[in-house]
Amino acid sequence: MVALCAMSAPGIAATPLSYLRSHGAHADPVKTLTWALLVLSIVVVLVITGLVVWGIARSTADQGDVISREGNGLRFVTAGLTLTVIALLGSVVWTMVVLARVGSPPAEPKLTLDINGRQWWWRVRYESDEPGRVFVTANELHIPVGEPVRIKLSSLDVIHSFWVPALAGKTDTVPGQVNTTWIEADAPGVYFGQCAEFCGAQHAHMGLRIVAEPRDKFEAWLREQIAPAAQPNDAVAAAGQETFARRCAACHAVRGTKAGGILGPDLSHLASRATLAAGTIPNTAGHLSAWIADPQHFKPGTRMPAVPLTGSELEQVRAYLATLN
Ligand code: HEC
Ligand SMILES: [Cu+2]
Repeated sequence: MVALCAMSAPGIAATPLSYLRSHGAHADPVKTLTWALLVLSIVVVLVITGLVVWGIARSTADQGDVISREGNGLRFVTAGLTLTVIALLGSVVWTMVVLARVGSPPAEPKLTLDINGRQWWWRVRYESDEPGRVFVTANELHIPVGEPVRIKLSSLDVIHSFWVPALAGKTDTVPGQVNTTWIEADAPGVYFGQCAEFCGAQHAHMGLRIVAEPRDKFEAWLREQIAPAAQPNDAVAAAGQETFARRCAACHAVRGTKAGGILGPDLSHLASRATLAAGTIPNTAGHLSAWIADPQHFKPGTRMPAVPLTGSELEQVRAYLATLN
């Protein structure tokens, strides 16, 4: 068992969606329980295998049947049943305790996010009592480290499932219903999430990045996100803004401009995101051009059509989007 754990350690580090590693008050108790049940199951398999092998060896040696011999068998049945009942009852009680602990956050969250699952990306709305602190973004969200964050989950189309294994187990996003969960990250870093309920062709390309950072860095990020989009500072980007308004604004919003579409992700601060299309490709100049030119190539079936643009229009739009940091 020790060897098994040692072998899986490097594997765990290399798997961002591993649920055998946790970072925070929601995921920790679940992870401990998971390991305990895993170890218990391994022990049970080993003990049973050992007993069966021992029984076979003995019965062959004795030229007789262990079970059928007077009185002997019943002791095994009683002991087996007792151990089984203890183990099962123990895991039921432990499971109930864990469920009670993760059911609600340890403190009242100061931050609430409204996350809307869509085929095949995540719309994220930061809520606040102050209207000036409410804004919408997509696929990448930042949270302050060491604080519980409330997550309200809904869906526009089909059932998706919000899953960030290192921070919290799965919660479905169901059309017409709001499910609530919470996350808390106890260490700064990037935590990966993934839609965990099959939702159509591009289900596998519905990733989520959660950046946990200290309060001051988080506040700085928040201020940048709340601000309206940057205005183009050269002729190419200005031409790109024009083209964008004509060809893309029906689906995309850029705050502070007349682009106000809601079918696609808000692009006001697109350049601040590390990836495009829900973690499908990195947000580099080359990938951005390629995505705009042919989104169906990267995500066949995605709700963004290939919009016919001339070479120079494409370059202008890309240059414009690159200014939206
Ligand atoms: C019919 C609606 C529609 C139109 C028109 C449209 N898009 Fe999109 N766009 C979407 C949707 C939906 C997504 C999300 C795709 C996904 O991740 O599956 C998207 C995603 C994107 C992304 C990635 C955003 C992110 O945060 O990952 C960029 C960039 C983008 N579109 C740029 C454009 C540009 C530039 C145009 C105009 C040339 C355009 N879009 C036209 C619907 C549209
Ligand atoms: Cu899905």
